[in-house]
Amino acid sequence: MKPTELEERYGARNYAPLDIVIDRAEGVWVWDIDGRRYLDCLAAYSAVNQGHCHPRIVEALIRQSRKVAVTSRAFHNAELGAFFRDVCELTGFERALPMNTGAEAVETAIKLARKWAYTRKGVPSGEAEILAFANNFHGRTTTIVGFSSEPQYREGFGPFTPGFELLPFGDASAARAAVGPNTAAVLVEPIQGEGGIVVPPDGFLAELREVCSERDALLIVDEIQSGLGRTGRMFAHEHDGIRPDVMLLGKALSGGLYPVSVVVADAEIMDVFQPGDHGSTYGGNPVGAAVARAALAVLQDERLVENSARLGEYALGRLRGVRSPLVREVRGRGLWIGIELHESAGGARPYCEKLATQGLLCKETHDHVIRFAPPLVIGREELDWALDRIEEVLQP
Ligand code: IF1
Repeated sequence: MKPTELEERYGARNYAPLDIVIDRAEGVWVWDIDGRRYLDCLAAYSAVNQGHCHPRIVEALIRQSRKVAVTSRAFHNAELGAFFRDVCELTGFERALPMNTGAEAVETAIKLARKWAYTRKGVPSGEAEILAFANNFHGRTTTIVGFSSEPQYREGFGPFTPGFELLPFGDASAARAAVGPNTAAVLVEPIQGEGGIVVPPDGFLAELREVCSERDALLIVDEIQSGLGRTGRMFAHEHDGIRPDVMLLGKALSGGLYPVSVVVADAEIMDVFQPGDHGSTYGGNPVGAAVARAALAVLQDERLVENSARLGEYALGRLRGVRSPLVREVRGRGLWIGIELHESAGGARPYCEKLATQGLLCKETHDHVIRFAPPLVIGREELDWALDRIEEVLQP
């Protein structure tokens, strides 16, 4: 049986992938099982900012896997402390809590914010509230989809966890009106990814920061997709010049080689967690720690954040210069661009399918937006190659 036939026969039907079977990948390129080459402009939803199978990160994975892999946190391991140091030095926070997936980091932050609200802010037990934003995407667990505004992510999965309220994204005055004595935290993506690469008005995050500081609520910034260079800064919240109370990282934290996520905060917040409060079998294992350290080193040594800023500005300029009746708006930051089509274009997926026939992989989001997010190692020549094809496809 062919790979797709095996998937059809044995796999759950929770995805409808484009009809491409990827067999191998390197840098910005992937090859299908028939040897056709594609430029990957999705980058596994920003998990491979460093490019596919980066040799330094692969080497770290192999080297550590030959020494010791999972030890559990019942014992220390020789890699974790250095991972904590590297993450805290990079982010400027005092403490790091390692998990595996992004959703686990989000769930950890929810537990952290609630316990901080009860033990430090004095919110009555069981009454902590967390504010999030319509059109958010923070993962697929039952608690997280419980505060999603996307019907398909919620339908059939209730009952949901109470204590969450949604605000309109980008509306700081709504946040100012909503943050109250029982608010433990405000959870926000600096740019909404799945929501369609929605960039909030300048100053929105700065106003959220101000409100949370005034009302003693935690500002939790989910940088799982927007972070680690994707928007042309190491962290997307830097565009607004703020410092969150808690930050979440995942995806490119491990360069696409191994699931690693992390929650960072200062000690006065993170230390509400006492031994035994929270944990994970694989969280903080030496392989994840070694892979993540290599992934962060590559990001910095190869100056990928600067590349994202420089080529992202160029790409945005070129795409905004495209004259096409199909295009409603081109938006984004760094190498994270959404091309929103008019509804009359009939949806973004057919354009992604057409781009695939021309050797370019990207994925629609929210029906009408072509998401453009190549690995940050992309060069000017490869970028022009991609932009030429996108401009061509956008000519009716
Ligand atoms: C899928 C979307 C992107 C995320 C942010 C947390 C998580 C994600 C900002 C959870 C994960 C992934 C999930 C994956 C596809 C992809 C996705 F389309 F689902 F929404 F990127 F936009 N915060 N996003 O973007 O991290 O638990 O997945 O490690 O579920 O299909 P995770």
